[in-house]
Amino acid sequence: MHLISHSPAWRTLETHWREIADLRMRDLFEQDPERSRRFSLEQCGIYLDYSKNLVTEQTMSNLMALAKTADLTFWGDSLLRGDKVNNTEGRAVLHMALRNLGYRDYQVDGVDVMPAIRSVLSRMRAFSDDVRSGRWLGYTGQRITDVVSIGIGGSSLGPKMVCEALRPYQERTLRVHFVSNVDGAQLVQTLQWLDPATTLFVIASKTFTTQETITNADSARDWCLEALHNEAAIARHFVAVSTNTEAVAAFGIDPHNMFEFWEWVGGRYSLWSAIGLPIALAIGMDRFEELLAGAHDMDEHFVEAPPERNMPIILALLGIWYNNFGGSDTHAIIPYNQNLRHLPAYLQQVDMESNGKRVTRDGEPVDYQTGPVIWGQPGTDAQHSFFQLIHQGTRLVPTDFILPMVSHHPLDEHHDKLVANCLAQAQALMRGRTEAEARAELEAGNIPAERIEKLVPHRIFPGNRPSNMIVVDKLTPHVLGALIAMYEHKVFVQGVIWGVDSFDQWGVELGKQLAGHILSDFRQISCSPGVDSSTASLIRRYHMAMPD
Ligand code: G6Q
Repeated sequence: MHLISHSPAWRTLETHWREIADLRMRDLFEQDPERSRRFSLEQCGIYLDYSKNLVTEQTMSNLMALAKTADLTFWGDSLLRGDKVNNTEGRAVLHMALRNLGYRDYQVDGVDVMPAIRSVLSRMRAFSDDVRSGRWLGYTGQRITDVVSIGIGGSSLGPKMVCEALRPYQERTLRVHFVSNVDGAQLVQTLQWLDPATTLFVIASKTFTTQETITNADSARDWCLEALHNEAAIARHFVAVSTNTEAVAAFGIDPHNMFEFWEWVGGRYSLWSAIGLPIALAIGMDRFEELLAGAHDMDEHFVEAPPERNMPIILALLGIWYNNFGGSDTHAIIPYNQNLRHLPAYLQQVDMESNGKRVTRDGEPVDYQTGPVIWGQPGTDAQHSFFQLIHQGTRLVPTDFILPMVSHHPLDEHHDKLVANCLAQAQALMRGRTEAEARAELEAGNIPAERIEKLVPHRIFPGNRPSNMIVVDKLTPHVLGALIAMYEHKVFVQGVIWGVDSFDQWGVELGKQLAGHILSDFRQISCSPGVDSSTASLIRRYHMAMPD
């Protein structure tokens, strides 16, 4: 395969970046009162205003040509057909089937996957209804008050983010907690306030072999048995979500209490499967299905809409514009919503684990940047920490502002202030403050001329800093589903253009293997031969720090 960077479409974009270097966004707005209408669209409850980007109609058309060169339609069709688009693992990628509430036919190796999906959804409904209504009781006959989900990475980040995002839909009678880190602090500090008789553990692991998850699950089991004194209690207090029935049974969980999913569901795309069980427990199955419906709506939009009016495609291309032609290395995600505080971390995995690759799907090294560093935290907090760099630093940081217009918690003027700040940040990034404006402002403040000259350079904002404004009415399960699916498809489109396998994650393997060797050194109080001097000395230091 030829690298996309050698295509005419790529070269056109390189030249085009140089051509538009002198454009000022504030001038573009002044020249074209229709700019915000021209560069915006509304779909699935999401309004995307991408007018504050360094783009013209020509830029968008050049970017669309790049998508065409990458054969985006072919790869989209291939995904839907259940082809093994995750070629390095030989797997189909069918998370869209998990939320397929429509007519589409999804098959893997000629087998319709929909009956199995529907059957697990109905088991999730029965179970979550039982727990939430108090029909499912703990071993001592008490109602479940706390759910602790134990999982990591793709088996945790999605459900954790969604449960927090939809907290306004949760009832106080059932609290949901997440434990992922093998650092015992997290498990101990979560369990210290809980009662084993009223706690239900959901052990979420696709493979059921992940070191962190199994270690935490073992300790949770000990905690439970220490209080309830009977192996029979495990059946009332532990359920599993996995693809590995044998390992679940070996752990001691009754396979009847296991919720299945399938190898064609990638970890970071799995919140729509039984991995979403903590979500169903937290907000109820009806709401969980609304989340699926929102994602399904976005799937239909992604599959059906022409590229020029396709939200994930537009977002993907804008990202590529700055990443590959504008020299930016990162992309900030700034939700103006406290309940979306885990969204940046969730998207870090979806984006960076998917597209943090250095060779194409054929194994050829790329000669261009692939996935950017994704980072962020909610506004307005972010304004008081790192926004300085985005406004006046030397780096270009494209930013997504995510803004629900209606609050679940209207409180005096809180929401007016939140929204005003969000709009102002995007406006300031776009407009900046010119030297003349900075000087005029200082002069109006009766500041001595000499001091003004010293201050002016510090008071200039270059502006022209791009952002997307992603607006929803209220953060409902439906709109959240659409929002997440929008980002999933954006990542897919970028992966197609960069020609990488967005669905494997070999990069997490090496560290895991080496951790295994080091752990065995700890156990033997030794150090394997051939270990580098830095690691060896750190291993010795750890031996010395071990309590006797
Ligand atoms: C996600 C990754 C990874 C995975 C975790 C947990 O796409 O594959 O984050 O989800 O390593 O794996 P298990 O679910 O198998 O425990």
